[in-house]
Amino acid sequence: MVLTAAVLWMVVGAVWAQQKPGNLYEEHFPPIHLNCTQSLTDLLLLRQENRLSELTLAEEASTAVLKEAVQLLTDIRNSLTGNPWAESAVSSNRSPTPAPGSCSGNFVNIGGTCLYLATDTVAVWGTARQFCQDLGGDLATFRDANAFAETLIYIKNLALARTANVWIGGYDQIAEGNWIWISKEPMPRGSPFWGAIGFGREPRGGLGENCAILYGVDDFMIHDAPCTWKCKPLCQIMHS
Ligand SMILES: [Ca+2]
Repeated sequence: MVLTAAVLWMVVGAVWAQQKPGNLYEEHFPPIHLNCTQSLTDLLLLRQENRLSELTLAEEASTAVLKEAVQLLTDIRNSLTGNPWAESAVSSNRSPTPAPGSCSGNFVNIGGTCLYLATDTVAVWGTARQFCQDLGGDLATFRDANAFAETLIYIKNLALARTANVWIGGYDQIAEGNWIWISKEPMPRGSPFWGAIGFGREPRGGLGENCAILYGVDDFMIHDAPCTWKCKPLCQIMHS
């Protein structure tokens, strides 16, 4: 009797399972709804956004460290050579003392080069260069990192607005990506000269940005910019 009842129970169960296979399957393996795939996509996008944020923060931290390293090297060099401007580019508000009688007009002696930033003038790059040539000089260039650091001291002591930009004598108009000084000598690349805002090191403007500026928003580090921007000319007269 018991054996007969067990056999009947198994037969009824098998018939029931065949009639509703979908219910059993879906009960244990529910289908992936659209909302689930959307949530997965959102999760992946969120992870990518977090990763990009981390990379941006790391880049900014790296730039700050490099700037501090440049300043430290400049301070060491100044302490060894007795440079009269042995002071911090970051903390000092005191104007550098030019060597007496070495530069004329508005030009001041910055590390052996006569520089003049025309704070009341803005022009496109070509006009700015002509402005400097009319004064007997040309747009400024930097022979090395020390000259660049000293120029930044001069500019920061002028207390320009962060929105100000400054033309210098560098461009890649002749061959895209081949940055040269107006002397035709190659410009240095990377840190500490070129800035890095956002996702990478300048220059990143391609064919649309072929003239070099000191970019106020990036503490006057070098950036590429359209030559039609109107910026302040930084003129220099090299000592012979
Ligand atoms: Ca370019």
